[in-house]
Amino acid sequence: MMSLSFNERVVSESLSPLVLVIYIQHIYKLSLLYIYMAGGTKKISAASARSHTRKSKQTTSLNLSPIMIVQVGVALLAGLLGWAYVAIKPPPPKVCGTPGGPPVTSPRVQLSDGRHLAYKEKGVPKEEAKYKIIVIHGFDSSKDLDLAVSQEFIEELGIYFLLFDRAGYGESDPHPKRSVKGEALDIQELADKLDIGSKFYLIGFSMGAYPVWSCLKYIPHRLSGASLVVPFVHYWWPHFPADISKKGIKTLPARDRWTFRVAHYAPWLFNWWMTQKWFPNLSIMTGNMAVFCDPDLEMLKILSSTPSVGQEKIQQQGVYESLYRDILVGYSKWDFGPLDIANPFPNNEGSIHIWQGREDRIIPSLMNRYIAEKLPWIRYHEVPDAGHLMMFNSTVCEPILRELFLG
Ligand SMILES: *[C@@H]1O[C@H](CO)[C@@H](O)[C@H](O)[C@H]1NC(C)=O
Ligand SMILES: CC(=O)N[C@H]1CO[C@H](CO)[C@@H](O)[C@@H]1O
Repeated sequence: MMSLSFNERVVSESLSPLVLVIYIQHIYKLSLLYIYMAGGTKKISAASARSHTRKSKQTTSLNLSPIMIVQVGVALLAGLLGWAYVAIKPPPPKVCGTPGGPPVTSPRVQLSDGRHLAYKEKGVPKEEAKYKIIVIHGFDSSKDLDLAVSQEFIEELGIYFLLFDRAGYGESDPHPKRSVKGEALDIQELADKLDIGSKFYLIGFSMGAYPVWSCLKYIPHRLSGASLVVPFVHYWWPHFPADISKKGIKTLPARDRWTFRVAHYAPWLFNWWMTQKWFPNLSIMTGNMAVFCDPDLEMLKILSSTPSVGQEKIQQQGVYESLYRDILVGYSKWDFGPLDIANPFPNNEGSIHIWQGREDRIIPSLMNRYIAEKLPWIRYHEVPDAGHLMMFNSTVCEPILRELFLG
């Protein structure tokens, strides 16, 4: 995280756009002058070539070339830097509720740092609920995600769902200082602002699993239990064996491997990486169907035939502050790894679950299996014939909740 904010500060503060434009204009004028002078010199040397010897012509051009080459080189370099600056610099977000930004249509809470988080309540009213659970959406998703649970099931168990847009998504304010730890603090503040009690359950889908790890690390005393469903894995987690991570990342298509490497090692370059047209980048954003197993393809068919609510709002404040920053935070340098986390329920007052689709090609199962082996207090469930999209299947999703609350 340190490197991310540091790099961004260097790019955005040391090269303010105005200074850069003036600088480029200056260099451009200088280079025009040199090109003009060079043209003039050629004319002179051509003229002198007619009346003088060959030797004198060579001398004239040799006298000017080295300086000229250096100066034009500097001009080109400045031009290149200018181009790189524009390519690297993320565009500013269109913040909800500001002039020119999208409207605020959902209820929101204001956090202590002034940011807003948009939320959505579902299920039975919180005053009557037996189980209160905060739902953490994944990559390119939002509080409007469709929970694959029936109304009967919700009423039978008495579940209150609190869904929210993670920072930068949907109608929640962008958070340029977003971090792994910040995700847990956002969740805690949201819970307190809505008064859902001193303890609550958590369920995180896919990319929404890293906020769950963060809560397990920073606010374990607030949890009644948690489920990590088709959970995100990090290939550079601290205290995680490098050979397992290496095996894990090798299962991904090369374009995804490189995307995560850029996010981890060169976050300042990520905006360029995700917008350039030379190298293929993230599979799920560029329609590479190879990352979907057969059960996922089947689920995609079903999902595409049913209209999904709120889809258009997910990236409305800008793809950088929503999607790209999510990847940057997820693959940033963490202060801890999952193997460092202590059992939050030493007396069995609650349970932590990992649910992995055996056919999942987006999340390598071998890494989640390894975590579960090392942390015996995690209950690991591998669902056969299921892929990454199994969370949209009610036959799978209802048992996941039942296990969390009653198991
Ligand atoms: C949902 O899950 C069940 C149980 O794993 C499976 O039999 C069924 O095919 C799945 N449905 C879809 C559409 O994937
Ligand atoms: C070469 C390539 O596939 N580049 C893609 C990188 O990702 C962005 C955003 O999804 C696409 O617009 C580019 O085409």
